[in-house]
Parts: sequence; C-alpha cells; structure tokens
Amino acid sequence: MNPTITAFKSSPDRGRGLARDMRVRWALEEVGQPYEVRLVSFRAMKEPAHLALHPFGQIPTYEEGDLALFETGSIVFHIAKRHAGLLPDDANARARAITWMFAALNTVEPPILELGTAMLLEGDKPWHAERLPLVQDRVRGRLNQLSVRLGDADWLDGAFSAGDLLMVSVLLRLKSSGILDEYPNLTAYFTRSEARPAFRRAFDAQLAVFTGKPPLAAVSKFERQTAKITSKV
Ligand code: GTB
Repeated sequence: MNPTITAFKSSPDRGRGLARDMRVRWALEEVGQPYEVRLVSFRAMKEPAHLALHPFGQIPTYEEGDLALFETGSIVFHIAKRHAGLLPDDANARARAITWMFAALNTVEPPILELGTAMLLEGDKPWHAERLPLVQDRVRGRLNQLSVRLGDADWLDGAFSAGDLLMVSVLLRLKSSGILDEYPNLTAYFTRSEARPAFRRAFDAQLAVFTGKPPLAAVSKFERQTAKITSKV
C-alpha cells in the first residue's frame, strides 16, 4: 500500500513549494515511491483525528500501514532508510549525509525561519527596522559558512543525498529574499537541485492542489517498477 501524507488544503503560498510537504514529496519522488495525499484544512489540523497523528497540529504527516510519523526530518530519514537513492551505502558516508540532514534542520534552518518571522509578522513593530538587519546578518553568517564548505562541489558530500534534499528545502524559504543571490555557488546548488526531475514532480504536484490541474509529470510507471526497495531497516 502506498504511504499517505497530509498537506494544506489551502496553503498561504498557493502551492509554491514553501509548505513542508514539499520536502516529503520530493524524497518520495527521488526514490520512486508513489504516495497518496490527504488535504487538511487549518481547522481540521487542530481536531482530534489529526492531533492523534501530529501532536502539534501541523502538516505534513506520513502514514504507512500502522506507522504514523510527523516531523519532516524524521519522515525524510525514514524514506531514505527504506529505499535506495538518498543515503550512501558506505557507513561513514552515510553518517556524514545524516549529519547534513541535522545541520540543515538544526543549524541552517533556524535563522532562516527567524528571518521569515521578522519579515512576515514583525513589520509593524517599532523595533522592526533595527532588528531586521541583525536577523539578515545571522542568515548571511550561516550562508557564508555553507558556501565555503560547498565550494565548487555539486553536492555537500559526494553524491546527492537526503542531506542535500533537506538543505535545499531549507534554502527554498530564502528564494524571495534575494539573500541567496549573494552566494553564486549556493544559487547554482539551488538551481541544480530545482532541475532534478524528482524536485519538479514534487513541486508540480503541490502546485496542482491549487491550480486544480493534474501534475504534468507524476512518477512514471517505469520509475515505480525500477525503484530499488532495499528494506535496510
Ligand atoms: N518541524 C516541523 C516539520 O518539519 O515537520 C514543522 C511543521 C510545520 O511548520 N508545518 C506548518 C504547519 O502545519 C506547515 S509548513 N503550520 C500550521 C500550524 O502550525 O498551525 C510551514 C509553512 C507553510 C506555508 C508557508 N507559506 O505558504 O508561505 C510557509 C511555511
């Protein structure tokens, strides 16, 4: 049976990749695992049926048989462990890829979320103009370090991994801010990731919730059949 994820029935960005079901869709597309989507309203997310799946009343959730998960880091990790394609086989390389997953969520994402809060929710505060540059500089600090580490490599550590998937998902939030443009190698990293067919399919599928048009490129039957399910856990 295909896993089922939850997503916004009506996302503020109208399905342009910012809601976090995007990273789960992308992971599933990368490994060729078809999935179902249950759309939930903001009200339904706070009702008991959804709270039983997600204690904080958020999306996305992930259901597979009698397993129910929340938190995108955990969901992407679960998918990466179950299927080939998102984590290297070599034990040390695998540990490093997992490290990048944590780095994306614990070290790079927090200042980016803070910037989002400052821009979206604090514009009317008397201290906004003074605080905004401080928050922007905290983001720049992290991007500088990430940019130095990435250098001219295509991916963070060898082949594309779940670490890249989460890092790029985190950087996606900066797209409209212009800050990412200050780092040509990070911009190229982002563009390279966006060009991945799996990213495009995930993006189109999320957008289709809002346009009502079916996604242009669903996971093809061929890809489903050839996806190597390794059951490593
Ligand atoms: N740490 C959790 C995870 O990674 O899974 C965070 C999950 C989360 O923040 N979910 C958000 C949510 O359900 C949706 S993604 N919010 C509703 C609530 O808390 O009541 C965050 C998000 C959604 C949409 C936009 N947008 O449209 O601009 C931006 C960010």
